[in-house]
Amino acid sequence: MQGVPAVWRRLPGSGSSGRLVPQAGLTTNDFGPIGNLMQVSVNQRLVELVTGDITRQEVDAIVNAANRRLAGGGGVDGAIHRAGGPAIMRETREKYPDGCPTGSAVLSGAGNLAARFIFHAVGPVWHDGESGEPQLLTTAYRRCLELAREQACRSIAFPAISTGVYGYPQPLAAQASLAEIIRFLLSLPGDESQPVVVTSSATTVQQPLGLTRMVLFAERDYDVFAEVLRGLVAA
Ligand code: AR6
Repeated sequence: MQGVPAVWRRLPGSGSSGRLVPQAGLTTNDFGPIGNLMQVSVNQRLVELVTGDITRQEVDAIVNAANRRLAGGGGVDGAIHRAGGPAIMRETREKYPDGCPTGSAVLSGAGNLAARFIFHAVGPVWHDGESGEPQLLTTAYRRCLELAREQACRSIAFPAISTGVYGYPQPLAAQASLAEIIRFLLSLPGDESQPVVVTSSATTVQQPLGLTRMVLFAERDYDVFAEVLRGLVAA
């Protein structure tokens, strides 16, 4: 597989097929991003940046960029409800009649999507950066990661919450969201049973939160996130 970090550890006795596991600590692909895939190993777990459509992700939990009323809308929210079907909205109406506060997230089933859950996260609307936006964006991501842990999700895919209709500047959103993902993963206990194994043809995620993927819709968004992630890993 392209993009496997050279710094990862090869399992003893794995032969030439090259079973690799991410190392403890924080390491990145020596070659930088290859195409639109960047992989970083954080505490033996994998953080990935890709370009793509969040509704197409084959992961345990897909994160929605929702609003406080959980009323549906455009962007990611519209795409998820369109692709997932009406069962998702039926469930959120029934379970969360009061919606979800900004800076938090609630879960539902995923309807027709290839995931077990949708986590409906409500990011802040960007005003001036002095109205608690970074903290609210951080806690929205953190709540999703906590939900993933509670539900034993091995993989989760995030869109760039708040960076569309809600107007959060991309570089600042990338900094807040990636820093929180890394902080959260570093706080998890190290896992002897290897949360992720990469072979020449597949990535197998074996443990909760083995894979956290950021799905960027546009190439320029990917470039912004990749630059910030490289900076965080180098720091
Ligand atoms: N897959 C991945 N990313 C996408 C997709 C997609 N299918 N579609 C858009 N993006 P937004 P917000 C990117 O506006 O800023 C809704 O109306 C998009 O380019 O979806 O949190 C809700 O109901 C941008 O970078 O979410 C709320 O009212 C990022 O996803 C409000 O918008 C987030 O854009 C939430 O606004």
